[in-house]
Amino acid sequence: MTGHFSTQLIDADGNWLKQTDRYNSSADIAPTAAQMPRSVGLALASVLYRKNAELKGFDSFSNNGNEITWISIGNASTAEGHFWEAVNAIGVLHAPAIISIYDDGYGISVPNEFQMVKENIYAILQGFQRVPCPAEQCDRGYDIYQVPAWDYPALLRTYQEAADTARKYHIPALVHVTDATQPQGHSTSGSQERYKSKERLEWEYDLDCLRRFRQYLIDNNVATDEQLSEFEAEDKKTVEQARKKAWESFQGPIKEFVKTTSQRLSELAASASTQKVEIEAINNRLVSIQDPIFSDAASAIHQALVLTKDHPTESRKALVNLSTSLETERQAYYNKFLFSDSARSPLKVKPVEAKYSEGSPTLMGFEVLNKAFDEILARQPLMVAFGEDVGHLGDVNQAFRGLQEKYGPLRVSDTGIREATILGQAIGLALRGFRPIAEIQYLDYLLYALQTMADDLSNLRWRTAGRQQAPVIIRTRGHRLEGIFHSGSPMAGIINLIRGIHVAVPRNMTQAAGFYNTLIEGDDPALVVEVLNGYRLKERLPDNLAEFKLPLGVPEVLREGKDLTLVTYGATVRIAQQAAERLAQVGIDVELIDVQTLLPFDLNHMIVDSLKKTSRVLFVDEDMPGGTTAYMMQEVLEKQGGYPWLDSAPRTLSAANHRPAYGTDGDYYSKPNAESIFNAVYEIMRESDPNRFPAIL
Ligand SMILES: Cc1ncc(C[n+]2csc(CCOP(=O)(O)OP(=O)(O)O)c2C)c(N)n1
Ligand SMILES: [Mg+2]
Repeated sequence: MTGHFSTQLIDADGNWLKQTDRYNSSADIAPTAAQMPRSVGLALASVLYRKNAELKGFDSFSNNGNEITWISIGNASTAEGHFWEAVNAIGVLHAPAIISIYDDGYGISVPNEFQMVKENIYAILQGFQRVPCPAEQCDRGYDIYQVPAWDYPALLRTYQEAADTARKYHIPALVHVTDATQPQGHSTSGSQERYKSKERLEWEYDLDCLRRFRQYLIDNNVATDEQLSEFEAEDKKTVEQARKKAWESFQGPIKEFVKTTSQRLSELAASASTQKVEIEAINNRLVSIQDPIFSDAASAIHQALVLTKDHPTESRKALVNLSTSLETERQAYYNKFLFSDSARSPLKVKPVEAKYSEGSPTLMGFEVLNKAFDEILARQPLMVAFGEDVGHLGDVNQAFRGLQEKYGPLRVSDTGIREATILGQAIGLALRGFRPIAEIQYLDYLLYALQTMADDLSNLRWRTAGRQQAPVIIRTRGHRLEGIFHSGSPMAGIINLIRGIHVAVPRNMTQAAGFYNTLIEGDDPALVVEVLNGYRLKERLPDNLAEFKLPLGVPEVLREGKDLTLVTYGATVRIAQQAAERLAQVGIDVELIDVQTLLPFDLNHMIVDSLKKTSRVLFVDEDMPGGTTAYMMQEVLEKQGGYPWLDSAPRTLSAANHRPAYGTDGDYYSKPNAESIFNAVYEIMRESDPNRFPAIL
């Protein structure tokens, strides 16, 4: 974990720092090969900055696309799918990346024979080798090198050549660094003596590249043995001093707080005659901790407060205050940076309502989106859109129709079928200033990209304490369709894994356009799930489509009612509307609320306000039972304090516990429909007034 490096890319106000006058390192993560997807975008950015003449002014991000992306990966991690997907994508994109594979023959204890065919990554990468040709005319493919880790001059030569070619011609390179050794075990409990032979360990000692490099310096008269020993001693001292300084600055505020806590505990002990001895013991235990942390103090305070709960005194009150302020301060410290709090946070984008006039035309849903994307591409030169079939075809549902022709293939482009690296392409581009809209063709296939969303994108700002950001917009479509695939709505799986990404679930394409307009102004990542069966439904085009912006976290009351609050989103909104009309005919007045965004969820607690009026609630969606309906229920009952306002048990109605079954009937019996929503509402009402609402079945 101590090897997770990164450099600062944005300042405290969220402004990009200049990237061309320094080396930049995108924040590392622990899953092996998970760095690969984002490197696709980091490398591709150089291609776009070089080839798109309109971007010449963005010189704080690029100097004519001369930047190379350096990627490193261990030998065993090349067995991961992400590695192969990224290597292929980088090759296809002709992107200047240099991929180093450090080969120590093992992945922790598992040797290469269990990692890759032929036990040799160099041998199996040969198919990626470019056809010999002058670099200027070269078609896609890599330069592939092999070099031992202990041979310093050979490493210099190899990397210089690879870098020159990559920088000048945007030809990527794969460098297989052999004979790497493992100076330490993987962890304190995984010492390599347990799985390596004596001969192997001797071989590693002999070929240790640090020892070899030292000898190289001596042999080439760069420094003498004595000088190097002196340098090493000095270095040790410097590092030890830095360690001490860092530790002291970390411990300073904690020790200060422990001191205050100890004083308060002494005061409490003095004021509490019966618990004096026990409180003093708590205090003594706290102050005797050699390297305390804040939670040691929190725990001591808690014990003392429990002991004295029946004896309120002034000194106890002081301790309560100390406890509250510590908790608030620590929670704020650890929760900070999940989202942007800059002036450009999408939550601060000023909403603009859609305006309609008599002349507002009625279009198909996809045409509304098509116009919205056209407007965004026209006003935002760093916006790029890509995905499977997005370029030439204009996406499978036509929202990008004609836009590649209009804006060129550098801005609207096709990708291979490679969801993880489509997402990674977006992250890398966003890290270098672009505003990507990455399309994942169907919600079901977002799962291929979910690891990258969960482990990399969603926590990027948080794990760098606000020093890096990637405002990626992920566009996908899903929910209702008929059949086992292209029809799922696994929203809970998604929203529970990507805290740190906003999630919008617009009910139609106009609402979707409103969210895209907001998100492209913001600096946070977001996912927008469009309703798959809505592209060919008619919608009225707002007169102010380009300006229209929807706020995140603000539900919309689509139908006012006094008997029951029906909370839903996305594709079930239309079905809920039908059910509400039918319920009105039997005297049940439903208040229908479209939550619009799942993350954030109803920031102003509109839903609990509705409950105060109706005192009954039903949550509906197409996710699994206990999925997003349960999430919404927890938000409303627990966070918003909805429970005391209820006169009936709260209920959820979701899809069945399996994938949607085939055909119209399969869909009907797998997901909520107008009848099942009607029945769920009717049952709640019947329970409260059986005479007025006699059984239907
Ligand atoms: C996805 C994932 N699986 C497992 C691990 C646990 N793990 C950490 S390092 C490692 C071995 C990596 O070997 P290699 O890629 O050869 O790199 P090396 O440490 O040998 O340089 C494993 C399995 C992980 N971090 N991520
Ligand atoms: Mg290894």
